[in-house]
Amino acid sequence: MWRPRPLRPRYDVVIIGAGVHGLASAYDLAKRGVWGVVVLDKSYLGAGASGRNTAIIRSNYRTPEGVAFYDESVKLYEGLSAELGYNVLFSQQGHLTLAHTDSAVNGLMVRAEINQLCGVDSRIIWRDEIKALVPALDCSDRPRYPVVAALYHPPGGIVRHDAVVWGYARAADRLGVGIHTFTEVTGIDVAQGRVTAVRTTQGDIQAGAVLNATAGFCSTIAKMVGLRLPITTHPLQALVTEPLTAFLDKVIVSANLHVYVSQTDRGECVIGSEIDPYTSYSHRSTLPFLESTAHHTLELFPCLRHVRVLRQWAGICDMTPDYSPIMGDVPGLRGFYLDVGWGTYGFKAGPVSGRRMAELIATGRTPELIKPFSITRFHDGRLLGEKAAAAVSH
Ligand code: PYC
Repeated sequence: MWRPRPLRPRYDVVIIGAGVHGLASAYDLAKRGVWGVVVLDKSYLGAGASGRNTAIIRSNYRTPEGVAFYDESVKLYEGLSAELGYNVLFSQQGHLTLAHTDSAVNGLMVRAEINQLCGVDSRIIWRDEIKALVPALDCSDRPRYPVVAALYHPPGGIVRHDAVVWGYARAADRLGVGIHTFTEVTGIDVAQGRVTAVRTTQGDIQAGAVLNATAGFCSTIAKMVGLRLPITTHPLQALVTEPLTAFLDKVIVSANLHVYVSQTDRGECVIGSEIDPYTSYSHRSTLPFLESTAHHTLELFPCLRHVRVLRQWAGICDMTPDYSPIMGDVPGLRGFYLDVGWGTYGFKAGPVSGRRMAELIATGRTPELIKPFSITRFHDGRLLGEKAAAAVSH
């Protein structure tokens, strides 16, 4: 898939983090003709959030800036198998965010209007239509919080996350990008206001530019250049069931129960929950997560009551105060770039952030699409509140 190459003493661009963001940025830089790109990771490829997410793709966000940005990502995902020459199994089966209270319906209505104004296919549907689309869902009055309405987003769906990571790695390797796993960054040198080198467990590297694409660990890397990010790190857990006969061909998210369920091509149900309410870098999964997630899932799908759980796991999420990412350069620190603060949204943004971060690094100009996500927004008071679009982040 990608070949071992010797670690060189100098690169034009050093990318920290071999997840979808780091690899997509490397691929797009190489495609633009930037030579001397290396991707480093302290663990194996996709060991962080890229291999631990529930692989949901959508663009039904809350702010016009967020909708435009994720919409470009959905479009890139649509062409990704052809672009990379590798089947990423993108299934645009449709995505429903359920509301169980009047206030949740109001929140979804605001999103539907903004989505439509931005040209994204997304609308409110009511119980009869929900029942027709998802026959296995309990749409009766039996549950404590019966389903009232849903935000229906037909272009949303699921993808095979490992395939996305491997496809980018293979394509980047073919363009000459160096990929060095098990190479931990231990320090970053700064001289006269610009980054000059990266220290690693495999040796030091002179660097023209450094991209921090390390998701849950981004604050620890930023600290190496004296930068304190407005980010806290929280675990996010998920589980997968034994394989079942096909019964669900939509992604179902509950805005009130904070649970989401999809069924993979292999028949397993992939189920996730909200972030854990404490900060931690731990990748350990917990029994309370299993109990509450099973409880909420059965409120939606009583038909799953005898199904066994195969496995559960945790990832860690880099949460910003406004639930929007931080992308761009850093005033006063030349050559250091941020692609962080993804919270629970990172995987779905991989292709677009790779493309736009590569454009920024290659040209020195910040693309319009990512300008609103600059770190300066916290200083200027231009926050981009996406909490309402994060059924799972609170
Ligand atoms: O934003 O769709 C989402 C999501 C699902 C799981 C984590 N994030």
